[in-house]
Amino acid sequence: MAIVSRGFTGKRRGNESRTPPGQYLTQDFPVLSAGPTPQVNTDRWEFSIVTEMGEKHHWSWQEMRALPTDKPTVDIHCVTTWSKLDTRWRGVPLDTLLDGIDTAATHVMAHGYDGYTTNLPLDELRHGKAWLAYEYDGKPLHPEHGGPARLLVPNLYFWKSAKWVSKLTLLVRDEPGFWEQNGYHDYGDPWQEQRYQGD
Ligand SMILES: Nc1nc2c(c(=O)[nH]1)N[C@H]1C(S)=C(S)[C@@H](COP(=O)(O)O)O[C@H]1N2
Ligand SMILES: [Mo]
Repeated sequence: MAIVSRGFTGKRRGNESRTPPGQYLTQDFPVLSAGPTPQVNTDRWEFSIVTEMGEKHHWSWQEMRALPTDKPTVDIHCVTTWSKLDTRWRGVPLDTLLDGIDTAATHVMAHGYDGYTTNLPLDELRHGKAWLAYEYDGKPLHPEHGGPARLLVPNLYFWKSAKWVSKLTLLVRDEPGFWEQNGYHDYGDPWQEQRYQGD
């Protein structure tokens, strides 16, 4: 027979159980970039989603900022083994951006203004699990952390959260991005410890 204590189930999980295997908790916010920080001006900023049929949906900075936002507080996990709990963001849910786009895609390639690419399962961008984030801790997202706007997909290792994101291309089959071509995992679930290809 199951014994359920109301007080216990109502509590936030402890830090221990919020730390995926092989990760340690950090209080600071390390910067990890493959190259220099690109200067992305919001006057010329554009975000686009291109379907497998080549249909392009795009938003200017003003158009994106006019969309309804969420303020998610989430835990983030970097494959270099740091995790950070309760990070506070503001952004547009990917559900809103994908809404009404006709696609049979299963995967996505995210592109950054720095030329970075990373592949993700499309399902991980839906159902309230991903954002186009432009504020961190109540302030405009710092350029080093991907400002003016980055992808935020906290359920996957943080290399999937493309900084300075410019475009998502919708794919009918999975293709490896930058780190994935260099041996990192195509899915990247920190709870399954999917760090490298074959994990
Ligand atoms: N465009 C772009 N996005 C990127 C990267 C990058 O080099 N370029 N690095 C990735 C990696 S490996 C990680 S761990 C996180 C780091 O984000 P942070 O610098 O805000 O901590 O961004 C990811 N997104
Ligand atoms: Mo990373």
